[in-house]
Amino acid sequence: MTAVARLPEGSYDAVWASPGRVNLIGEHTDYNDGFVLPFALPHSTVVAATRRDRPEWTVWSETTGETVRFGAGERVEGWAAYVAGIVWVLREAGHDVPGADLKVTSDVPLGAGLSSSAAIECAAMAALVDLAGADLPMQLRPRLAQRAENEYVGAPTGIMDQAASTLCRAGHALFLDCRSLATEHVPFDLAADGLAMLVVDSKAPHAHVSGEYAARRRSCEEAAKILGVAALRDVDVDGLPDALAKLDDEVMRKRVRHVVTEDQRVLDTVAALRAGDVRAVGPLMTASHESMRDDYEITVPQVDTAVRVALEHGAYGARMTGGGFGGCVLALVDEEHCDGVAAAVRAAFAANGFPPPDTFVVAPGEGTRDVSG
Ligand code: GAF
Repeated sequence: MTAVARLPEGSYDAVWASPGRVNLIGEHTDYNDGFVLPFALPHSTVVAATRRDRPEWTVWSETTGETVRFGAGERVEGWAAYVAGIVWVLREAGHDVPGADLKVTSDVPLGAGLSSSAAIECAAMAALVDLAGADLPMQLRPRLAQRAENEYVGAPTGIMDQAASTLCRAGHALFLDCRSLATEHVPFDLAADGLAMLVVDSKAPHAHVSGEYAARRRSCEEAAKILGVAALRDVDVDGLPDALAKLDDEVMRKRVRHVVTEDQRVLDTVAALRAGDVRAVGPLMTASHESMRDDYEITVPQVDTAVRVALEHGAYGARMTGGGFGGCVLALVDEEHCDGVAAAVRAAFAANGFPPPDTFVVAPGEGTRDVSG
């Protein structure tokens, strides 16, 4: 991808890139202290920083063409809040972040559920930490970036996206325990098995996303309280029937069933990958999609269509990835069937009167990295 090449000419004190992500499996489990298995996209956001003498930050975005200036403690709205939130959280954590000019370029698709916000947060954090000469290990950064998103930007997200953007490794998926933050880089080499991961960006308009996300989160937290556990992570699949019997509300029961079974699907997926059986991941992906559609109720007709058509055309499995209400679908396909599946999905979108989707193939990319050289 060409984000680095597009940086305006000039010399910079620090240049860092952070990727967007897709989540192979484990949706809406992160804020339940559960398990996720994302991998990094080849698409990334690059932040190039030049130190300034005054405690003032200027951020230019190639995407919007805008420049936003802010001082320490100032409230910023819109896209620049992701950068201002990082300045805020680093200073809150006691790091002496110097003033800076920051130039932001990105080829992470926006509004597609591919974590463009975590990409800008994590690249801004890396560039500012570098300028500050601070000793802030990569493992500790996701929590801080999540705090910026929760408390400064005001989105009640979990930690998956910031962890993926910071910690992923090329050729691997990131198995993350969202409670302990323990990680395992699980080899995920699709090409070696003649496989490909097709991404379908449904282009469905994201309606009511933040309200619905917060409502799902609230429902899980209330259920955990009723069940007397710290988080839904503490209910395992064997205990699920008993747990469901304690809940009166049918909607809450469905939410709990999704989260508990999804955690198990992540564990089963990791086991399949460790055993080198990538094709076995397919049915787990499809089961995850069905659970998001029927129990968590976060899919829309466009993504359901993409999943159905991909499966009808030979995909081993397919699922929506990300927070939901639109966004992208992943389909695990034989490399040689990839174009055919993509064409079938495009035809089905046209037949249903949906705007055309974008389709592209991804392989697991690298997390946050220094691209100054
Ligand atoms: C969004 C959130 F930002 C993540 O924290 C996660 O909850 C995801 O939705 C759903 O799995 O990407």
